[in-house]
Order: sequence, then C-alpha cells, then structure tokens
Amino acid sequence: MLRYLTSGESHGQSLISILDGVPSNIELNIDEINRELEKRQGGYGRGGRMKIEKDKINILGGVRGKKTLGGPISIEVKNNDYENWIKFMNPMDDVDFESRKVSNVRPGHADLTGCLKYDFDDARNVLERSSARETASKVSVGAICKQILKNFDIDFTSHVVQIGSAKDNNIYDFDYIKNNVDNSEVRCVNNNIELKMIDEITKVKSEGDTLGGVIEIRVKNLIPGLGSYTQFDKKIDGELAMHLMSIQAIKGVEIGIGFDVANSSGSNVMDEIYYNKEEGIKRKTNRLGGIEGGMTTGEEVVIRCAMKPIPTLYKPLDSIDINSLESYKASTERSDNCAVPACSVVCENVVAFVICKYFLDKIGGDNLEDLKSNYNSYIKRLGDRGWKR
Ligand code: EPS
Repeated sequence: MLRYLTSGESHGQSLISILDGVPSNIELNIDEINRELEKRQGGYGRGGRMKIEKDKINILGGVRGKKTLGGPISIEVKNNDYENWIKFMNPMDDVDFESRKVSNVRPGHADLTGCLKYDFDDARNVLERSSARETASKVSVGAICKQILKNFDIDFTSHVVQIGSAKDNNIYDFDYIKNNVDNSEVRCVNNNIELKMIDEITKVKSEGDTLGGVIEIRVKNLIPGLGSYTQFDKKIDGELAMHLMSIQAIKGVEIGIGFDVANSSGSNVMDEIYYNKEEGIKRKTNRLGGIEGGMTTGEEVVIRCAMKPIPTLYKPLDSIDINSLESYKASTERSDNCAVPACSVVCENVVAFVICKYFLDKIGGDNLEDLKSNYNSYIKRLGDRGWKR
C-alpha cells in the first residue's frame, strides 16, 4: 500500500517526507521533481518567504543510481530560512522562546484551538507545523508518484478558475491547460480573466487583506476500475476528497459538476454510454468527472477545490491574547496575499498521490516490470470486453 508521512516545521531545519510502497526500478528525474517545487513557490500574490527559499529535494534513502529500490523513500526539502530562525527553533538547544512568541491568535488559523488542545501559551508551537509550508512535502511526494504513473502515460494538470470574483467559466481541453498554464502568473489560461485576477489580488493587498479561489485538477489516460464500490474506504472519490480537504485552507471539493448535481435532473447529470469499434465503450459527456461508484471510469478525472483566503491579515481582525484573555487585534506574520496559484500545484500533486495509490493497488507488482505486465494483461482483458485506451 502506498502511503506517506511528513515531518518538520515551517522555520525548522528541513521538511522530511517518507513515501512507502513505491515499486522498484522506477527511474526518477530529480529535475522534474524540483520543477514541481519551483512551480509551487511561484504565483502572483506570494509573500517574502519565497524570495528566501529555493526548494529542492534531497533524497536520503530508497533510491540508488536514480532508480527506486522498493523500500521507503525519504525526501528532504531544506528550509533556507532556518539560519535566521536557529536561535528560536533549534530542536535540542536552549532557544529564545520570548522574541517570536505569538499569543494574539489569528481567526481562521489553527492558532487558538491548537493552543487549547496541546496546552501551549505560544501559538508559534502550533503555526510552525500547521503552516502551508508543509505543502512542499506534499508536492515532492506527488511529483514522485507522477513519475511512477508516467510509465503508463497517466498525466496531470491543474489551473486556477477563480480568484475572488474573477471567474473563468470556459471549458478547456486537457492539453490546452497543460500547454498554457505555466505561462500564467496566476495559473489561469484565459488572458483577460488572468488580468482581472491579478487586479483583484493587487487591490486586496493594498487593503491589507487576502483572497481565496477555486482550482481545477484534471487527470487523463486513466483506466477504468481504480477504486471500488464494495466498501466505503475503497472508494477513490472518498479518498481524493479526504486528501484534498486535508490541504491547508481547502474548504470544499467537487467532482465533475459537483454541487450542481442538486439542481439538475437525472438526464442532465448522468453520462450516456455508447459503443463503436473505433472508440470502444465511451461516454457522451463527463459530468460526473470520470468517477462512478467510487471507481474511475477511464474518462478524465475532473476535480475542483475551493481555497479560503489566507487567515494572516495585515489589516488584522479582532481576537484575544490567549494568556490574558484580553481583546487584541490578531498578530500579523509575514505571509501571502493569495496562494491559490501555488495551491493549484499542491492539489495536482496530492491527486497524483491518490491516483498512484489506487493504481498500484489495482495493478499490483513489486517492480516496474511486473507492473507493466499486469497492466498490459488488464488492458487486454478490458479490450476483449470492448474498452479501448
Ligand atoms: C509558505 C511558507 C510560509 C508562508 C505560507 C506558505 O512562510 P512564512 O510563514 O515564513 O512567511 O509564506 O504559509 C501560510 C500562508 C500559512 O498560513 O501558514 C510556503 O512555503 O508555501
């Protein structure tokens, strides 16, 4: 079973991930993994931290001569900012707890509940781990998963479809998004809407405020049958939602037309099925986003995620000091005004992890050769039933 854990604080030495369950003999391209990390760092609306960091992975175990060994892969992303924080964050030395203490907790962040739950008088102990800096780990894990799935042509992309009130209602082909999205500072593939998004971010920045938005993730060249209808925890849509909702600041996940299923009749929701010799078994539409009965159908998977605005505001909201309980304005930390473009890269890589987990579960194989032969035999059997890649 493919699984991962992460460790590390935002201003600690490093972010560490362990990815377990990767078959052997998968060739890894470190430049491609680092390119994903670089994309996560970008986007109009990012704050000062990204000028300090140059995220790159350092593989500590599980890989030899660029090929996976079949054991757990340990991955480090160093925090350059640690050298500025060593006297506050050193794990095993005396540290200065007072200078960076945060007691005016920020509404919308984990600060208040984290302090109550873990019995801290300093929200720094909470925010260091709850920070979205951890998403660099998620991206490094997902980028490895993408490389596993590349052997089977499964491909991923994502774009930003809304920031504040600037909304892109157009429908795009997978390839159009993939070929254009990296040229946009806000990962929006429509130039006019891109400019509106940038304007909105600039405006809220001048007001000391922040903005959220909506991200769309797409997966193509999938096969039918990843996931299962037979048990709740085998449903791939359930697991996708769980992983995506666990990304910092994500408040909603939709698959296909999502909440619109509630205001449409059945004939406007289901995807009619047809067959011809050239295409094999197909669906006329893809309103259900490539997942039926907790399983991929083989059509493109289409997911949308809603990200809330970042809770650190330069125009801070009313709050309290958690120790004196007196009213104060919330504390202001250096932060981003809008991290929706970065979050698009995070969501895409998190989806890659889940798809990879279910792919390996369905296809099985300790090494790339076994995976390929199991995959080919499944594709052949589906071909005998009328399904075509
Ligand atoms: C982030 C690093 C953080 C923040 C941001 C995401 O760095 P710092 O706190 O040093 O500025 O920029 O984190 C948050 C928005 C948050 O709420 O925690 C990153 O690497 O993505």
